This record gives sequence, structure tokens and C-alpha cells, in this order.
Amino acid sequence: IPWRDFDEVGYIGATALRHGEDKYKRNKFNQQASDHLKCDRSIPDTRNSLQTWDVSRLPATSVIVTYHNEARSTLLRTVVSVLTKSPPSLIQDIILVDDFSDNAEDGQLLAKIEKVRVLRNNQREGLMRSRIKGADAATAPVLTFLDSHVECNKHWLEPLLERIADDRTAVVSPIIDVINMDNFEYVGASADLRGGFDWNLVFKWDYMTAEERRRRSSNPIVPIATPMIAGGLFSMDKSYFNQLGKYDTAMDVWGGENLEISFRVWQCGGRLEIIPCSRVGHVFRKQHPYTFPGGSGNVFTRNTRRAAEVWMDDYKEYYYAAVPSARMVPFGDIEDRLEIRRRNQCKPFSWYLENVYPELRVPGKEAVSFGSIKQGNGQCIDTLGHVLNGNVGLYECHDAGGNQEFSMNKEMQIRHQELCFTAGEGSREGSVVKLMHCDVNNILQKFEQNKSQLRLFKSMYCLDSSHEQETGIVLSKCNHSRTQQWRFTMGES
Ligand code: UD2
Ligand code: MN
Repeated sequence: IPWRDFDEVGYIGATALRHGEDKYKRNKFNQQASDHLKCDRSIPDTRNSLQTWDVSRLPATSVIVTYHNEARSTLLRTVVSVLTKSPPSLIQDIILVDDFSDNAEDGQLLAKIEKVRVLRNNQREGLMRSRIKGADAATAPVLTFLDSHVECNKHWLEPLLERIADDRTAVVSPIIDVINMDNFEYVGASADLRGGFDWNLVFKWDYMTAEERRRRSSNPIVPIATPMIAGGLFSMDKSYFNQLGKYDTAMDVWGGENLEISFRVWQCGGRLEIIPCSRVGHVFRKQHPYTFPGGSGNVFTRNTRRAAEVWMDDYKEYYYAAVPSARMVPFGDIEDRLEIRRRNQCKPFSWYLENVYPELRVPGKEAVSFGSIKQGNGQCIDTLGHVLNGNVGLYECHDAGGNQEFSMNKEMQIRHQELCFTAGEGSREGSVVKLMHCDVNNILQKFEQNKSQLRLFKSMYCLDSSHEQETGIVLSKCNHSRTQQWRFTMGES
């Protein structure tokens, strides 16, 4: 049936919140706010430049949406937005893969809508194996993956398909707009972002440099090459997806597959791009609403290790230095994934770093030490989220990199990303250590590793945590106390 004839009210009403029920409980977003919206609500056109296409030369796509216990209202809006925002001739089918949700009817009922097909797993498989199942069932030449809580915007599909028609090795994502998890407001995202990561291998958005933004402003429709994709929303030629080894079927539930496919596509000769004329909104949330068989930390680490072990060559050691606890999580057999790498004659990770992600600081080139800076058994230096001009303190070591990831280089600087430890009030007792822009000529940023002390160069002051509670890490006259003993996870001390 056409989607307009679908019983939207009955479908959503059947799983409405019960009186007094916590709106966030089931989905970790405000279900009530979502249930109250129409399935074809209008959203702002967030594109900042317009383009036209010759639809007749574009390939059709199968849209694949996997879900586990998704709210009915967001799932329906995902489907309806695909049907209303795409040229009908380009949508071959919409394949919903129900990853063993509690209620099979969530999907079965949607199968009545035009073009919608539903496949149901008879046990929980996780998003990777579910997407493969959808891809294998697809009949169109291009696969388009979406999360189950998105809204496609005007002309989102044409520019994605056009890019793939030009180059079958291009793997393309839209700009991902933000659907607010509290009130479901649709907000345009910045067009100046691309995907990246630190050595903890957790996805993050990187802001383009000023120079690059200037260069782009004269031609904003050019695809943005991205070192990593967020993972949920992208289109890819189906035969290329198969040729490059689909996904790693030994990964479970969630996480790591976006890192793996990003390394794989780039290293095996393809490209990852964000297409700025394509916009799709996504409900970003802070917690997983579903269970994680095996434990979320373990599963995520195992998946990430599989990606690192197959694709990163010796550079994986920086990951293990940033996340030492990862070594304890077994990652299983990776022989068939290594075979894919050999078969496609994929390039080494050093090539990826030099050509795709030169912005990622490689500690090896310049670092003497790297990782977290530990004191005693369990305390680590932590930026506590502070940025430029902020101080640093101590926090329980979490071995997950991030705010506890530092490197010491040959210039004797202790760096966190672009910032350097600086004796903020000069070379004197009690001078607070601050995060400031790195400058090789600044002698207040040079530290010597002397046994386990970190001594301000040519001074008698050492990094000391004894006043950590009041002012953070400070300089104090070097002595043998425990509060001046530091150890990097990797390197000299
Ligand atoms: C992001 C990606 C997501 C995926 C993930 C890393 C975006 C917008 N989202 O997380 O697609 O790449 O990073 O793995 O880029 N699901 C299942 N079975 C499961 C668990 C999840 O089918 O066992 C579904 C889930 O219903 C959803 C999709 O997989 O449709 C992604 O899960 P998410 O929305 O919780 O992940 P997200 O957006 O935090
Ligand atoms: Mn999602």
C-alpha cells in the first residue's frame, strides 16, 4: 500500500508510553516527542548550495536499515522520509533487517508499505551481520545504509548516487544533521567537519583548518575526503562492497566496523567522501538503548582490535599504548580478513597515514614517550576536559586515551593534541602547569625526563601533584616524594 494509507496512528499508538512511564526509558531519547510528530513532518532544507542532476543516468539503490527495538515512530519516519524525499525510480526497495527485536510486529506491519521488505533474524546478530544480510538480499546495483532513526532531507540521494556513477570506488556519506534527542528539533550540522580519530581509535569529528575552509568556500559542492566515516549513513556500489569483503562477520553488536571499513576502503584503493549537497538528520544520543551481549566495553574493544590487527601494521602499538587494557581482550581469528587484504593488494597503514590522515600525529616520528602519564598504581594526568589555558589534574586511569593521551617529543614538549604543558607562571615554586599553544622556542615548555621525574629544563622544579586538589598539577622543587613520580605507558620512563 502507499505509505499515506498506512495506519500511522494505530501503528504508533500500540506502543505508546504508558501513563507515568519515563519517556527516555525504552529508547534513550524522548519517545513522546517523537511519537507526537507526523511521519511526513516538514524539516528545514539545510543545504547551503544547490545542484541539479540528470536522474535518468543515476543507478537505483536498495536502502538497508537494520534495527533492534527501535521506536515505531522513528522507524516509520525513516521509511517515509526515504519514500518522500527520493525520486521513486531510484528506490528499488527498502530492506528492513529486524535484529531480533522483542516485538516482531514492529517490522511485519511496515512490510505492507510500498517497496518495504522485512527480514528478521532469529537471534541477535548485531548491526554488522544484519547489514550484510540486507546487502545480500538487495537487488539494486547500489547499497545505501541508514540507521533506524533518521530523516532524509530534500534531494539527499541524487548527489550520492551521482558520485558513485562517476566512480564505483567512491563510498559516500551525506552531511549528518542533528535531530535533537529531547525535542526532535531538526538542526543543520556544520559543513566544515570530517571524520577522524585519536590513537584510542574512537570516532570523532575534526574541524577543517581555516585554510581549507577558505579554499572550500569558493567551491562548496566538491566532495570532502574523510579519513573515517561515522558509519551509519552511506552509499556504496554493491559489487565493490562484495569485492572488498563486506563487513567483518566476527564483529558483534555495535562499534569498530566504521573504523574497519574506513581503513579497508582507503587502503584497498577506494575513497571515502562526505557529499555536502546531501543531508540526512540522525538522532544522536548519549547511551545505548539496547543490551550488549558480552558487555559493551569488551565488545567494542574486541571489534576495534580486529580492525587494528588487520589494517594497522605496527602502528597498532600506539593504540595499545593509548588503551593498554585492550591487550587483555581476545580478538579471535582474523585470517580471512587478512586474506581480503592480500587479495585486494591493499596498501600499508603508513600510506594511509601519509596520504589520507596526515593530521593524525604519529608519536613515533617525534615522540620519545607516549600514552598516559601514570602515578603510583591508578592515577593519571588528565586534562579534565580543559582546553587552551586550562590546567591539568589527576584522575583515575581509564586506559582509554582521550583526555589521558599525551606524548613527549624530541623538542622536550609534553603534548596533548595541539597543546603543550607550560609552566604557566614561569620557573618558580607553585607555578601552575597550563595547556598552551606549542612553541619550540618557549623554554617554559621544555621538560626533561630524569628517572621518573619530569623536570622543567634547566631548572630545579618538577611536575608535582601534591597541590592537585586546589590548583592542579604544579611545579615544585624537585625531591624524592611520590607526588613527583611519573611513568609514560610507552617509551623512556
Ligand atoms: C554510530 C553509527 C552507527 C554505527 C556505530 C558504530 C551514525 C549516524 N551511526 O552509532 O551506524 O556505525 O556508530 O558501530 O553514523 N543495531 C542493530 N543491532 C544491534 C545494535 C544496533 O541492528 O545489535 C542498529 C540500531 O538499531 C541502529 C544502528 O544499528 O539502527 C546503529 O546503532 P545506534 O544508532 O545505536 O548507533 P550510533 O548512531 O550511536
Ligand atoms: Mn544511530
